[in-house]
Amino acid sequence: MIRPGFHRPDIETMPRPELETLQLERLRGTVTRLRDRVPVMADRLAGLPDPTTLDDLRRYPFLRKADLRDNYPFGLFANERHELARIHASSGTSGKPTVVGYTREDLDVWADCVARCLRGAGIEPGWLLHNGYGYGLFTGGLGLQLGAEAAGIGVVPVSGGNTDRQLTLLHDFAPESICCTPSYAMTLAERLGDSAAGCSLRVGVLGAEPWTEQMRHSIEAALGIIAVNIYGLSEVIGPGVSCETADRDGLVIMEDHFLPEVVDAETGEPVPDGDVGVLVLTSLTKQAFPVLRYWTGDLCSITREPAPCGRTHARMSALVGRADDMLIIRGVNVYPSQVEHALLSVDGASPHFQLVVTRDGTLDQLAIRVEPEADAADALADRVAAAMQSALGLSVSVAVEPPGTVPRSEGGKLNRTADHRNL
Ligand code: DLL
Repeated sequence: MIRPGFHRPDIETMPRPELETLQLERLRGTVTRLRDRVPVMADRLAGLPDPTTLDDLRRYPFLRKADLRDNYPFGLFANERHELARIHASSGTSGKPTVVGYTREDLDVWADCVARCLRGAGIEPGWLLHNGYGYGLFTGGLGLQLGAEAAGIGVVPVSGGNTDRQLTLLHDFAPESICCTPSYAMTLAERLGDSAAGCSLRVGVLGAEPWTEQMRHSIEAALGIIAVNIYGLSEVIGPGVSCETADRDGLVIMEDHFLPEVVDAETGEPVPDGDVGVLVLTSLTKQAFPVLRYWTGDLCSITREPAPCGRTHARMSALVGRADDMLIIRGVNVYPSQVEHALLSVDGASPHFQLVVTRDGTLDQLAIRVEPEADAADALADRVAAAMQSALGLSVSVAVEPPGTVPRSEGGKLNRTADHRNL
C-alpha cells in the first residue's frame, strides 16, 4: 500500500492562519525586492502601495510571457549575473527562449518543493527513481534530480528518449519509482508489452503536459503503479509548484513559496474557489527571478479545504487546458483535453490520437486520427464521430489508423495537435 509521506510536515500541515501570515510577510518581501532591484518592475509598481493584506495583491498588474520576451535574457532578474547559480530556459513557440535564473538559495527552495512532491507521492528514501525527464535547459530532469537528492532518493538520470536503453535500465536496475511525461509513460508501457505488469515500479510522478483520468487508469493498470500528477512551469520555478499525493485528490500547491490566484480569463477578476479560471502565481521566496502575478495561461480550479492526509495548503485540479491551446473551429471552442475525454469513453478506441486542423477556403475542418484497440476497428470511426458530435457539438472527420502510426512521445512532451491553418 502506497501512502503519502512528508518531507516538511511542520510546513505542509501548517494551520492556514499561520500560513497566511507567512505568505503576507513574504509577499511584502517580494514586492520590496522587485522595487529595489528590477527597474522594469519598479516602474510598473510606482505609485502602488505595499500590500497590507493578501487581497492587496489584486492591485498589481499581471506579468505575462511577453514581458519575459521583451526583457530577454536577464532584464527581469533581481540578481547580478555573477550571483546566479543556474539558468534554465524553455523553448518559445517563436524566436527566443524564455530564460529563468536561480541563486543558490533558489535551488535549495526548488529542491525542497520537489522533495515534498516525491515524498507525498509515497516514494521512500532509499528507493531508486528512474528520471526520464529531459536533462538540460528544460527544468524537468534537473528539477526532479535536485528534489530526489534532497529527499534521500537515489536517481537514475536517464533523461528522455532512447527508449531501448530505458527499457534495459528499468529491467536491470529495478527502480521502485519513475518520473517522465505521461505520454512517455504510455510509450514505455506499450514497448514493455506483457512484461510491463511484472516490472519493479510502484510509483510514477508524471507531468509537464496535460493528461486525463482515463490516461492515468491505463498507465496505472499497465505498469502496476500509482501515478500522481506533478505540475510546474519554468517561469515560476520548474516542476514542484504543485503535486498530487498518493491519495490523488488534487495537486497540493507549495503555498509557502507560491501564492495562487484563479482569475477569469477575460476580466482578470478572481473567481470563487471551485470555479475554473486562469492560474496566476506569485513567487514568495524567489531571489533571482521573483514573479508577481504571473499569468500562467493554465486553466484549473482550486480548493483551500484541508486534504485527508493533513496537508493544509491549497490544492488545484488537474489542468483542464490552456487558455491558448484552445482551437476555434467554425466558432466552437475546442480543447484537446475535451477530445481526449470524449475519445476515451468510446468503446474500442485506444488513447492514442492526433488532432489535425485544416482550412478549406474559409471553413476550418477538424479531423481526428485514432487507433483501434486490438480487434475493435469495426465502426470505430462512426462511434468516435458520434462521441465528438455530442461532446463538442461539432462534426469532425475521423481517420482510423493502423495501430502504432499515430505519433507517440519519444521522451518529452507530446503535441497532439497539428494545425495546418497558418493563422
Ligand atoms: O513543464 C515543468 C515540469 C517539468 C512540470 C516536469 C512537471 C514535470 P515548462 O516547460 O515551462 O515547465 O512548461 C510549463 O507545461 O504552463 C503547463 O501548461 C504545462 N504543464 C506542466 N505540468 C503540467 C501538468 C515544465 N501536470 C507548462 N498537467 C505549464 C498539465 C502541465 N500541463
